[in-house]
Amino acid sequence: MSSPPVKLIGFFGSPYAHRAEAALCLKGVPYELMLEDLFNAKSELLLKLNPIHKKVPVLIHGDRAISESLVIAEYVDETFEGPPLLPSDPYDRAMARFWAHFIENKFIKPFFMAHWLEEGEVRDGFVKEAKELLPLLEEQLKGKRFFGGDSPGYLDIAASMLAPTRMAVEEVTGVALINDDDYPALSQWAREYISNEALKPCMPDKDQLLAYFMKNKEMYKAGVKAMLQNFTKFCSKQFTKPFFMAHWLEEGEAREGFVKEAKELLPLLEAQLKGKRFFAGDSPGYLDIAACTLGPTRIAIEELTGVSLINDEEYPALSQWAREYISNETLKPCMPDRDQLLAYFTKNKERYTTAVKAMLLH
Ligand SMILES: N[C@@H](CCC(=O)N[C@@H](CS)C(=O)NCC(=O)O)C(=O)O
Repeated sequence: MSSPPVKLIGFFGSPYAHRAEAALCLKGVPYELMLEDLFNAKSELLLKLNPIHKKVPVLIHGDRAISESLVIAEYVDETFEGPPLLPSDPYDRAMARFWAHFIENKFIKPFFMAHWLEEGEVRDGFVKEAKELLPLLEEQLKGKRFFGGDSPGYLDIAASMLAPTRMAVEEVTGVALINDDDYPALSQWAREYISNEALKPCMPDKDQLLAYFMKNKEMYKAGVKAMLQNFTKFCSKQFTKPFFMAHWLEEGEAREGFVKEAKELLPLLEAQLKGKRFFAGDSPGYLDIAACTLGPTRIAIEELTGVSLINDEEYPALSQWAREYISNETLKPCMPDRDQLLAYFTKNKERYTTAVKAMLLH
C-alpha cells in the first residue's frame, strides 16, 4: 500500500522546522514544504492542525497531523523505510533521547542568549553557562563524525541548530563560542552536517539564512531581552498577550488577529464588572490589582499607539472602572504619574514594538 502524501508546514529560518525536514531528508521521504509567514498571519491550516501551540513545524501525513520537531523526527523514523534515525539498541536509544532532551531543555537557552544579548554581566553569565555545557556535547562526539555514528541520525537532528543556524547567528552577532581550538569535534561536526549529501535538499541556503538573521537582528536582540525581563511570560497569558499585541504590533494581518482575539475576550471582563464600581465591589481588591495594567498602563499605551480597544461605547463598565481605579484615594500614593508613564513608553516605543514582533516567534 502506498503511503499518503507528506506535507510539512514550516517557516524559513526556523531551526525547529529544519529538524523535521532533516528527518524526512535522511529517511528519503518526499514531501511538500508549505511555508508560513509567521510575521504576518498564521494560516488557518496551522491553527487548525496545531491548536495547542500554534507553532511550526507540523507534519501532515494523509489525514494525520503531528507537531513538535523531535516528536516528528521519531514519527518519521518509525513510519518510513530508510536508514534508522535512532539506534536499535534500547540503551543507545535512551541516550540519544537523553542528549536531545539536554539540548532542548538545558543547552539552547544559555547558548543563544550568549549570542544575542548585548555585552554585560547578564550575557557573561550565559556565556559561562554555555561554556560549562559545551564540553558535554563535545564529549558525545568522541571518535565519531556524527552523534549518530558515521552518518547523521536523531541526535544530529536535535543538535542541528548548532550547524546552519548557529553559523549564521555567529556571523551576524560576532559571537563565536564554538571554534576549532576549544571544540574541534563540534566544529568539524557542524561542517560535516551542513555539507552532508543526504541533507542537501533541505539545508537552508547560507546566504539566505544570513540575510534573514541580518534583517531580523534587532528583533532577536529585543526578543532575548524581553525574555530576561519576563515580558515574554507576561505576554503569554491568555488575555494580556492578544490585548497588548493588538496595541503594539504594526498594522497588518497579525495585528488584526490579535484585535479580534482581544475583542472576543474583553466582553468577559466587562461582564465581571456588571453593576459594580470595582471588580471587588465598592472598593478595589485582588482582581482590580490583577487587572491594573488595564488602568494607568493601558491608558498611556493607548495614547502613544493610537490604538484604543477599551472605549465608553463598547465597554462602558471597563472604561469607568479604569477612571475610578486611577483616581482612587487609597491607591494615590502608588499611582504612576501619567506624564512620566507616557514619557517612559514614548522613550521605549521602539523597544516594545520590536519585542512584540519577536514574540510572534515564541
Ligand atoms: N518545541 C517546538 C518549538 C517550535 C517553535 O518554536 N517554532 C516557532 C518558529 S521557530 C514558531 O512557530 N513560533 C510561532 C509562535 O510561537 O507563535 C518544536 O520543537 O517544534
